[in-house]
Amino acid sequence: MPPAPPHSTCENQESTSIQDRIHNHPCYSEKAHHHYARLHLAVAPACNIQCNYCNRKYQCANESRPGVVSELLTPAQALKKTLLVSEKLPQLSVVGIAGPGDPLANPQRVFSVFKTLATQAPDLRLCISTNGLALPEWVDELARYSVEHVTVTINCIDPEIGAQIYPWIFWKNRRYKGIKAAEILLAQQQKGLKMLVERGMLVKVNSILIPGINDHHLPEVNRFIKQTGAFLHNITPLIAKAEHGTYYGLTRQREPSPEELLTVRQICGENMNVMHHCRQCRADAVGLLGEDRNAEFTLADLDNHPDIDHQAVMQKRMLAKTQIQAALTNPTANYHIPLSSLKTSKNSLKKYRSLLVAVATRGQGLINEHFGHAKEFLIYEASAQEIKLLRVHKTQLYCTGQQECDEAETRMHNILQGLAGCELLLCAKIGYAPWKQLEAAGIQPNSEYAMVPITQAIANIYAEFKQAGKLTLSSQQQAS
Ligand code: CLF
Ligand code: SF4
Repeated sequence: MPPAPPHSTCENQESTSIQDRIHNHPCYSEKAHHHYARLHLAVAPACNIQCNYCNRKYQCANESRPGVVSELLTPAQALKKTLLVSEKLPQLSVVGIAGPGDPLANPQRVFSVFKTLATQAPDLRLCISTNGLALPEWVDELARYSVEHVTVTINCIDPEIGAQIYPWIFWKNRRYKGIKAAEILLAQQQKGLKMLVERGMLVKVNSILIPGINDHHLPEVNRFIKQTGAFLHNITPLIAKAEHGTYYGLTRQREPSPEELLTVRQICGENMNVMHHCRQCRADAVGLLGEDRNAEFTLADLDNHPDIDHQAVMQKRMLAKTQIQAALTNPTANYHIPLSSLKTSKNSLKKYRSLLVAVATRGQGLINEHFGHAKEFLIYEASAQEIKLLRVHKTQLYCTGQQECDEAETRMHNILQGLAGCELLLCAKIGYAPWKQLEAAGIQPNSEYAMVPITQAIANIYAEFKQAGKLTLSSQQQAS
């Protein structure tokens, strides 16, 4: 057996039983997210609170953020969609309900879906994401349907801060505002978290980083959730665009910079598992985390499609799972195993600097995306000790296939901003014009590793750079 890869924080430290529960969940396992798909069923329209970063009225097929959907589903349509998606994407491993409102504010619809899936697609993992207000009431019902992965959004543990994030809640047939609302919500979230942990469920806590509101407070939230037994902390940046019509968007609340996000994730990551590969999905997202194929599965498609045999698609999913697992454990593929050259002493960390590398991929853990077609870049940090995914930079396509030179310039500007600090960009292919622009900005494009596993390519490059003396720190730098 090859050594455990130093690639993903979660995977390295977990026991076998936890591994079994996360190995094919694309959010709980960074490794899995290259291979396994998720499906969000948008069956939950209502919400029981208001967050200052949310406006569910705004809908746009190109918009990717929580709370947004194109079409709401009935529970019956949700089942049909699951079967149809399985037929086309047998690597589907998780079905989640994440909105567009709060799932537990729509319990009849949500549990009706879980009940059906538990019998018609028992191999699929069930997942839910909630604001936590109604959570204590429904924990046992979640356990009944073996919903083992639950996300609770906890942005603060201090009601004074909560009052700046949540203007109101609706609880036990009454509307509460201000501090009182925050006190109730936070108490419910904390109670729900504790109950989930007591029942052995794997809890992910989502926290939105809101500069000036909870940025300095999140390490405290992190200590609290770790102490309570949460499995994973997912800190994501606030999205606050005026055109979305949210309170924060309209009041021009600042979004955090990539550096601010990294800093908070780094601080919290010293204490517990922190997620780095979240894509802030829409509530109707379909596919690998980096892609959204919802447009291929519209209500019209569902209506026009003949009935699907749930046993047959389950067989397809099982086969896909076996194939993915076989590929992942094939030592010659080296999907997630950096070369042994990285396994150096702690002293090497002082001698050699790290390297930031941007990667264009469309899944399978490979460098397999054309630069012009990339909708996102994964930013990895390679050091003498490990290769880790730091963040994901989402972008507009550089190439739309049309003559829109002005727009291409703007898009390249945005890409360069998002890749700041990277020294290399690995992709399957790249045109002459963007190559020159990247080079001029100090980012070396490289398509020599097309179809090579990401970590293997980065490990090779790191070893080459190291051997060429490009990463050696001066004695002054080593001393500081
Ligand atoms: Fe969906 Fe969320 Fe389950 Fe994943 S998403 S309900 S845990 S299956 Fe994942 Fe999307 Fe980030 Fe959520 S990348 S927004 S963390
Ligand atoms: Fe929007 Fe979710 Fe907040 Fe409800 S809990 S207001 S759906 S972000």
